[in-house]
Amino acid sequence: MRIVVLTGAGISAESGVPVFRGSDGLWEGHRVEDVATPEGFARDPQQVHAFYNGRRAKLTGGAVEPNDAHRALAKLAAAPGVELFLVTQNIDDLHERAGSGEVLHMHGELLKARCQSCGAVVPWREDLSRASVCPACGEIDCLRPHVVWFGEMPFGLDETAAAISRADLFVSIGTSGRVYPAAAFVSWAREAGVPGLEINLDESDGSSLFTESRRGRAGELVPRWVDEVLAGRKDQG
Ligand code: BJW
Repeated sequence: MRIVVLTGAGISAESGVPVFRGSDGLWEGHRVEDVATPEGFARDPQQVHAFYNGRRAKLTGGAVEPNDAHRALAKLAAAPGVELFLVTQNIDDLHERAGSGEVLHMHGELLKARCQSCGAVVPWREDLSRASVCPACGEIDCLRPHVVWFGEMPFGLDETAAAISRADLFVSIGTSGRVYPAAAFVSWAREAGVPGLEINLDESDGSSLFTESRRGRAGELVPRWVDEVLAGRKDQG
């Protein structure tokens, strides 16, 4: 069985990583134009570094751990007869820490930095600043967070489109469906005749496009859904 899973901020919410939209969301305290666009970074790199430094420190500080939803997806990927394509909008490393081997981070990774001078992408766990030195080319004032801001091209779209077109099921977990192109994946699935399942706390912008929507916490609903899939595999074989 070929399954494509798209995850968003909601899957990491129960791990203590804030979502973007909503009353306690990251965008309540920050202007998107200032911290999540290339123009904002060009205007005030220190402000953007501070925004990501804070989030990176929280991720590496020991208080944020994968939850049952991350672990259930890792279990699904390891199951015989299941081919899982896991694409996440999240920049945290919680899928990997839960044991998922192959994860496509379409909006980049918080624990990597990218050199705007030589193009190198390097692991990065410390604070970034204008004084940070690129380990690849030795330049200063050239490193940026390895993330995808508004107006930039997300990673792996061709690969994702191909995986969706040959999938038996498309599943969206913990995303508001407000940001494209991820919000269009359910339409890509529909066009290919692939059924869609949504698991989300609230109704999303794309809820009506899914074959089935389940409302609730990812930490509870994802393990339940994975058990259903694995029980179905057992019944078949
Ligand atoms: C739970 C839960 C629990 C809570 N259990 N659930 C006009 C129309 C259409 C498109 C555009 C337009 N104008 C501009 C665009 C394009 C633009 C865009 O989409 N803008 C919209 C705002 C309209 N997109 C882009 O610019 C993208 N690039 C692009 O389009 O390139 C050109 C292109 C052309 C053609 C094809 C392909 C490409 C780039 C987008 C980059 C987004 N970057 C960010 C920041 C990344 C770095 C960082 O983390 O700081 O990505 S923005 C932010 O939003 C982040 C997220 O990945 C993304 C999505 O957020 P997500 O994950 O959905 O979180 P929330 O908070 O919105 O929702 C959480 C959900 O979880 C909620 O529904 C809760 O109910 C739920 N939840 N707790 C289950 N316990």
